[in-house]
Amino acid sequence: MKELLENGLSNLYQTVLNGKIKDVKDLTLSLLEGNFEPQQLIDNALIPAMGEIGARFESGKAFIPNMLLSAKAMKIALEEIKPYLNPEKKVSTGKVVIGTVKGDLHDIGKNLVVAMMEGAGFEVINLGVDVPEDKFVNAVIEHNADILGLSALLTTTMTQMETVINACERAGIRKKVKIMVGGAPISESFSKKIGADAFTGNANAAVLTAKRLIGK
Ligand code: B1M
Repeated sequence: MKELLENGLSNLYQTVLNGKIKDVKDLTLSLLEGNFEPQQLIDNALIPAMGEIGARFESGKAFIPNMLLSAKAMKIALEEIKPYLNPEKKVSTGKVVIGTVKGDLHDIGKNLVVAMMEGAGFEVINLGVDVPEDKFVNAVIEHNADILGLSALLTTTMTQMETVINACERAGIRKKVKIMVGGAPISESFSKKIGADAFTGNANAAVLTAKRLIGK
């Protein structure tokens, strides 16, 4: 059984790493139906595969088309996993507006945060990628959001988070909404420096922090 488990995870890891987008949906479904824990697939196959493709890109062993295929494979897998994360939850835990900041097209980590939050009962308004500050502000007002989540993966775009926070101040909504930031280059000290309410390093912690921020 242990071997089967390890093979299943390793197959999914290889499938995402090698960007086999035709195989990934069926494989993910068969693992879920074979009683693999959804969280286990995320933590032990999908995230490590994205880490490895990033490392290969950095060392010149993989290129942007490889990263794109891996990213697409991860998205397909995540779509299959989402309904398994917490199917019973019916009551809304809180409302979250979330997006990747302007200039940044990375959305895998942010989508993982969305999936985990939805699984925990949050109502999530996902604005996608390359989101300008006024779009964040308008969405928070329109949806009366409890939490605004900002994601950035590039050192060149992380500064955009402060621009969004300043836009919230100008619009008079800063005190009404809790602001969470995350993404590979973001740190606790950066979060404090720009005046965010919280930083979290991964999707599981994001859910716990979101609950804490709104007293749930
Ligand atoms: Co990009 N890229 N990329 N890329 N890419 C990185 C980020 C990079 C580190 C790769 C490298 O050089 N090693 C590097 C950034 C360097 C830097 O800024 N210091 C980089 C670069 C340079 C670039 C381009 C500039 C490359 C080029 O064109 N020359 C370009 C920029 C495009 C743009 O955005 N304008 C680019 C493009 C791309 C692709 C489009 C090909 C693709 C993205 C596809 C997509 O997302 N749809 C891509 C990918 C896939 C990566 C890597 C390989 C993987 C990112 C990822 O998905 N990780 C990445 C290298 C790496 O990270 N090792 C890289 C898996 C994901 C689960 O983790 O996103 O960190 P992560 O999310 C985590 C946490 O950070 C946290 O929770 C998540 C789950 O645990 N989290 C939050 C994230 N958001 C959160 C929000 C929260 C809370 C937690 O609250 C709101």
